[in-house]
Amino acid sequence: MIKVITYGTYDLLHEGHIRLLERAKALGDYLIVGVTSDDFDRSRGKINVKQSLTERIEGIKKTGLADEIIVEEYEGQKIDDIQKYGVSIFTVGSDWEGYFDYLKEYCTVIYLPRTTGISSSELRAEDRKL
Ligand code: C2G
Repeated sequence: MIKVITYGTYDLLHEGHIRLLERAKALGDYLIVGVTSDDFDRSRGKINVKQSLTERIEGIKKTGLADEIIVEEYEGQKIDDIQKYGVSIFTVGSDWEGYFDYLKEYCTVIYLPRTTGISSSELRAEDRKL
């Protein structure tokens, strides 16, 4: 069985996230989605996330695309997860191109083209205008 893993905040889940998850799922047989904890997001400078971890997990569940959802809580967890779950493929959007090449030591790393024209930041900005 080919296990695929991908990570994200998935704030205000949108078409860009869903398209990423669909393509991640299509790379293998079993998709694990790592959702960042509120603390981990704060520690990596994402300070204006609108939805709580629970709401963001609910959003991913509703897509029906994740076979398993885990929480990403610390720097370095990706290596632990890849080993713990026997992951064959790590994938993420092309906005991260090159950044996760260090994981190639542990599994195949695939950067999928990011969907243009939509982002959580833009949706948060729209929200502020209402
Ligand atoms: N994404 C996309 N197209 C968009 C927006 C996002 O393909 N228009 C992808 C991102 O590239 C990422 C996933 O959707 O693979 C989740 O995006 P975010 O919620 O912004 O999460 P991110 O901050 O990219 O976290 O450990 C966390 C990971 O490093 C990724």
